[in-house]
Amino acid sequence: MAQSKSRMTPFTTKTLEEALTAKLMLNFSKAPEEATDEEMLKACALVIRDMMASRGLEARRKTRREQKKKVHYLSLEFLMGRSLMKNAYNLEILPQLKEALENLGFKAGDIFEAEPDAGLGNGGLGRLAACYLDSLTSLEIPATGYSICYELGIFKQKIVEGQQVELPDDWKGLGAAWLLPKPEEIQTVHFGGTLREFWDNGHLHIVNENATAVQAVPCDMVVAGYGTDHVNTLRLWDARAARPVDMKLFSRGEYAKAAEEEAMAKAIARVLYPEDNHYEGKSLRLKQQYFFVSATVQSIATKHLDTYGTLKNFHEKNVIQINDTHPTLVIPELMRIFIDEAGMNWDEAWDITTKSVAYTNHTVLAEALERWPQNLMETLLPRIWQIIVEIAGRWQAKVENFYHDPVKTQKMAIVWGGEVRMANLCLAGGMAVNGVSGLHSDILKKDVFKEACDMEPWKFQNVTNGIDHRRWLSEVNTGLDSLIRELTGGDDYLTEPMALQKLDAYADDKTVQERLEAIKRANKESFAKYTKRHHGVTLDPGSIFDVQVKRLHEYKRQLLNVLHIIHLYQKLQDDPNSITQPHTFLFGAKSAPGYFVAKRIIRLINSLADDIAHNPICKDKLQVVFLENYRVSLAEKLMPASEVSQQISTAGKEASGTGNMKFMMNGALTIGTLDGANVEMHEVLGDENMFLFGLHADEVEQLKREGYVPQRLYNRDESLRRCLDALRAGFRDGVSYEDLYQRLLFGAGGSAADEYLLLADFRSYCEAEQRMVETYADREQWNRMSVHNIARSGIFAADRAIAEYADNIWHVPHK
Ligand code: 26Q
Repeated sequence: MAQSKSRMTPFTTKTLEEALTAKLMLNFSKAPEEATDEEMLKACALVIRDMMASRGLEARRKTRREQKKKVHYLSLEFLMGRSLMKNAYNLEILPQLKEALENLGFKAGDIFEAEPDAGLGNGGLGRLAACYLDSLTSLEIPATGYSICYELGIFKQKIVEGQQVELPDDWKGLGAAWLLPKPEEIQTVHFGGTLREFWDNGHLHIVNENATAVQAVPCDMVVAGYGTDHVNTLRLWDARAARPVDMKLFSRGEYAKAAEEEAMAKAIARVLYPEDNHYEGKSLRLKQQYFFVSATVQSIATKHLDTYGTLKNFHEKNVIQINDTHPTLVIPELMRIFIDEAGMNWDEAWDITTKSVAYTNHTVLAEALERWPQNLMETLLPRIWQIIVEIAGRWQAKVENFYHDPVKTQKMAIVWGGEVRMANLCLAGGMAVNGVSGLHSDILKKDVFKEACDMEPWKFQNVTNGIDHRRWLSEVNTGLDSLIRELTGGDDYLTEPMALQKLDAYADDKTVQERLEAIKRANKESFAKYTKRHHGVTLDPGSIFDVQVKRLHEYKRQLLNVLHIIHLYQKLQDDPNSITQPHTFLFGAKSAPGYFVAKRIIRLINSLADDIAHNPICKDKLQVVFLENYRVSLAEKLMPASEVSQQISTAGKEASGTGNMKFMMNGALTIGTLDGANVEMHEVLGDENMFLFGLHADEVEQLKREGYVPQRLYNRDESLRRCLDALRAGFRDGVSYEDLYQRLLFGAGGSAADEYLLLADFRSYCEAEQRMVETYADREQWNRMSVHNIARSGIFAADRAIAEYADNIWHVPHK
């Protein structure tokens, strides 16, 4: 409906069959009837890649011809998931592709399932980057994403005897079908070495001698937009040695150098760091960051020079958005190129740099703030270090001049106590700083970055996160998609997500309610079928599907969910009639491999699940399931089947959350705290359409200030005490969780007792669960609420978020 007529002619079923057959022949010398699913998957990817590549050529020509400003989105993570169905969907050839596959003797579903997830990210931050690439393209903004072509993505999780075991995620075997290497655009990145300064013609020159060189090879993934012929690129940098190890070089001492370069190159793109919301000060991580930043800036600058012949208008034609502080080194790297390579003076280089870079913050957790040791910076990146020192000195002078307050000078310092503080470098060198939800941005302005905000208030903005609603609703929940099209009179909502609001008018409509319930039921049944087949788990589609899926983190409070389940379990043992509505609690979560407490919580969930599964009293009433290896492709199956969304972080800790939005769009109701984007969900839904509980962010702060003593709650509240005692006692498998009990009541290893206030929110949480279960029994009421949730989820579309970035930060036009 909402598409222009001038679009390129898409494939028909017939031409697709021919193209696939030809690709199979060319690549595998096989006819369709001889090919395996994997070979067919590869053929599909190649056919679609060719189609997108020709559009890419057109898009690039247009951008160049019209001298459009370009957006460069830098992120250490792009959690892309699978691409085949998504690309076919955006190209509007999905029905034809399915038919072609069936005609050639394949099961389309099996082909889609054969694709590995491109798991180049940990969680929210990485998935956000992937959703944003889709919207950037669909809104016809010339944009490129940049990251590292990790050989191994986020680890595969196995649960062995209740515990997480990590296995390597070797995704590139089949996943590489989407990648187009561009050897002609290789960049060289330098590490270490020594600086030599000399004067020439009145100019001071600085050269880096004896540096270790690593080549950065672009591997491009083309991304198609929806409802447009525009395409963009995700450029993933692969690392390889700059020179071959050659024994003949030995005598000249270059053999060792070459060997060193090879080792460094091999290590850099080897693996994604699996820490989420936690800073790891490993030198390899810093190498990854600079490698990808330097290659990216060089690549942008080269293309810019190619078009304009000068870098003086760089900021007019480019904007660099950095996804958290991980790519902060773009700031000194731009300075290096402007000064050392383009011959600009400091002021001019600084003026252009600070008009080109914008920074998004994704966390307020202190342990996630990047602080790199000065020594490491100095030896690994000597020229970059020099530039940072100069930036830091000038920034400090500015701060002193504004505040005349040594406490503020210290707080805002870029280099302090032997460390480089990346967030402060971003505040100094960026033109805009934004948080990712209203509450989060307020906390940045009033607390974390208060001093910088008071000095330069114009820099601070909010852009509430959004998700790719075409993927997370239309593509994965075809039943709901059909209902929406029918009720809203077409597919407008795909390009105008606010059109979902039209559904509000049907909230009281009995037939619509029943149809929505039937769709949810069908989705639950197909999810149950999937878990039966792939996880060996039997789910009861007649029970409430109550879901908490996200990274495992203490602040996200999976343990609070567990305490409540123990509470229900104990009540059930006291009174077998206390549960009338069967209830299934589903968990999915990866833990950082070195995060001991998080791993214990995973084990606890599995111990509890096992105990409940073996207790006849729980049969057809209570079930707990830990879903192994939670990832994008599993989320795509789970979201449409979910009824309750658990968003229960300690208020003030979750910057935004984006899973919360995926659930809402699929009609699940939220049990949540007023944290992150839940606050904005509450603004559109009201108290009556979600189940809020718990302390507010300011109350959390106040309680901590006044002195929080969880033991008092333990002594006062008998049912809470029983739950906690059950942790100590352990479950059927004989494992005690005394350590978790101790952490909650007394604290451990430097962390305060119950740091995340589980005990303080326990009562209120149980009451919210109770209200939820009562509401669930009233089918009409539940379905009405569910309709409202879907209808009002439009503001959480990534299209809206990207339009805000384009209007308020990047100043680029969009569709
Ligand atoms: C940093 C240095 C060294 C090693 C690892 C890291 C690192 C890696 C990943 C630090 C943080 C992350 C990821 C953070 C993240 O995912 N934050 C989430 O971002 C989402 C998108 O904005 C928000 O919705 C979530 O609330 C926020 O937790």
